[in-house]
Amino acid sequence: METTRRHFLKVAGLAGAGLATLGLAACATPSKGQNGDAGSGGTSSTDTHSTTTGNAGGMTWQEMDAHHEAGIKAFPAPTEGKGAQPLEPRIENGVKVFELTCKKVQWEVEPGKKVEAWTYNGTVPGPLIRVTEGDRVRVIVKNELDESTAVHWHGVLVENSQDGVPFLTQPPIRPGETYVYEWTAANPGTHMYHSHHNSTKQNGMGLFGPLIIDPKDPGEQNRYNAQKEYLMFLSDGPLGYLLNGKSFPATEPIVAKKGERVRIRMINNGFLYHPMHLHGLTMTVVEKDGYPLPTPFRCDNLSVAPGDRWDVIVEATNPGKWAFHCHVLTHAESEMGMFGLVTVFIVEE
Ligand SMILES: [Cu+2]
Repeated sequence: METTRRHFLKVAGLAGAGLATLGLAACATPSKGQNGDAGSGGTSSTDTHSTTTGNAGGMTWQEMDAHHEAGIKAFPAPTEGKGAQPLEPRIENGVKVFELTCKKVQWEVEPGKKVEAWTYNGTVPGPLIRVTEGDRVRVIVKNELDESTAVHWHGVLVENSQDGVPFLTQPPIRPGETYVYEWTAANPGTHMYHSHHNSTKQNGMGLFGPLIIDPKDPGEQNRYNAQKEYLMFLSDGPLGYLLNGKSFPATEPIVAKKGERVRIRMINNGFLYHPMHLHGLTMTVVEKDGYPLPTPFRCDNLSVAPGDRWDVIVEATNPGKWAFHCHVLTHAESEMGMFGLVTVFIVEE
């Protein structure tokens, strides 16, 4: 019935209005087909608009353009809270001691949208733990959640007892308990830590963070001659599609001057593949899971699977504002504009 009414109004519009309306209606036809909109959704007021301008996602194309523009104009949109920030250790008898508290907070994923998150130290991702190869590391984990948890040091070659898998290598950390992990940072590279208990729920809610082990040899620390370094921590699930804990336009741009080399450490702790596509520039992939590739390869679209860490070097050769986004487009753009796993690589002249 709604379809019939819309069809009638459309015909009426074509017949009774001027050239401008005719133009809009002509535009609207393919749009309507693409969106598979056959009278489902949309309110009566937008239906009226749709008679002359098409109805995609219940809005006019002008409204759609306005949403797209607003997202871009808002970028980078300020939000409360910033994840993956360096956590300073205290030194006790030569051991680097870090403290993580598992707790629930309200986390702003995009401007004005707060969701319940389960966090390490109140941020998504949790803080960055960064140590040097050979360091003795102690992490004191306090569980303020109302269920048990455990922390797995993803990619770090620890002794079995420190691996963080409840009932396999340790008892679970029950609500209110504190548990101490201690290990030596054996293998350099881009790693992470995350919950290994009720994992779908706990990882989905935000219990993950980056962990970087720098090579001990100072000559190796910047073996790729990068002037800048960025972290790109991808996640998905109940908090949405997040890049460093935020959804576009609340993500941060990557900024480089022309000629600079930027190292990007990509980590995926989501449940899905995220093929990250960089416009206008080339990624040289240098490390997988912290292991240097014998033959680095170049690409502009890198599939980052759940659990993967990829280190890439981007030489900022081409000035401009280059979209850098997941190419599963349902993770990146809708009729409301870009969202989720999107940022911009800005190359300044
Ligand atoms: Cu994706």
